[in-house]
Amino acid sequence: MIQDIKKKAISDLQGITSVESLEQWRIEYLGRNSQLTSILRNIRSLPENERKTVGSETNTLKELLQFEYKKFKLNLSKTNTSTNSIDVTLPGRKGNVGGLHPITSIIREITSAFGDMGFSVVEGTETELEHYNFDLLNIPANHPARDQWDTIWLDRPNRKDNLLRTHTSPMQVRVMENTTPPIRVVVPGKCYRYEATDATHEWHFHQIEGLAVAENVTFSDLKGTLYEFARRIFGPSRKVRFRCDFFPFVEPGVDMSIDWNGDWIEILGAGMVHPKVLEGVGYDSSRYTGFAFGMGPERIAMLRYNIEDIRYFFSNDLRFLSQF
Ligand code: FA5
Repeated sequence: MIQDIKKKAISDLQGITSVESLEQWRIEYLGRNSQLTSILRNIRSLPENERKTVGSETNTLKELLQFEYKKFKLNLSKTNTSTNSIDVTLPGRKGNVGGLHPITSIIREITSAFGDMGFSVVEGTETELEHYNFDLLNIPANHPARDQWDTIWLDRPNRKDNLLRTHTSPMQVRVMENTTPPIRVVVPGKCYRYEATDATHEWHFHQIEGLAVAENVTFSDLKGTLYEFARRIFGPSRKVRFRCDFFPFVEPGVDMSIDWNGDWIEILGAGMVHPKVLEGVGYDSSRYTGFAFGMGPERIAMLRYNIEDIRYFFSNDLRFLSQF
């Protein structure tokens, strides 16, 4: 009899297609008035020698049917079209789209402003030779200007003259070595210095070097170019300040600052390329003159977006970065 119940229950289950008929099946085979429940309820009335076998067979079947019931219910809910179908009327989920880092954007903006003034973009390497970072820029080994930049040296087998470049100025020399004037280039890239960080100093930052060399390039050309750059990036009414400054590879040298809420933030060093640097690459310094500048895009971005601390840029905090 138990085997008959089993056969019928399993065969009935196969024909079920809805949650309602599955519930009917459960009531019929596992409910309070089912045959199995009544067998178990009346087990005491059976002869003693049959009780154990009938009891165990009935319980085994009950467990099997309970298991099949759960399995079937689960499958039914998976295939049930009303719970599984795609609701095309729901609003779509927005994907996460990345954006450009603010320093990348400002570098692109600056290089494009210089592009409009006839400058092309070239790039150099972040590791540099001492000879290019210092010597060819008129900074010999015993020069005091080295102290400020004598910074992160690379430990290479058989080479003691590799360092992480401290400025983009070595690219002035590399470009001149490979080009006959006229030259007009800008060079964006990373620089590294061993220095304590504060609100306007990072130990790694970017620079954009500029170089123009030709016959009759004058200091007025330098000033005119930098004024135009400042006008394009900061607007026509932002105050700009030039002051004399010293860099061994220019003569005369200046720095340029931008007004920041009544204070000044220095954004670049510049000057006329020193005759020794021109001669060092084989140029005739009585024929060619040139100007050069090196600016810090992080400082420019601070001024542009009113950011009070340079360290925000590379702290990788999305709350900061996603504002751009
Ligand atoms: C130089 O590095 C020169 N090579 C610039 C130059 C080029 C002068 C060509 C003349 C001709 P200086 O150390 O002042 O100069 O740096 C230039 C600019 O880089 C600064 O005005 C500033 O905007 C940026 N800068 C320098 N040090 C840091 C730093 N630690 N963190 C962020 N920006 C910096």
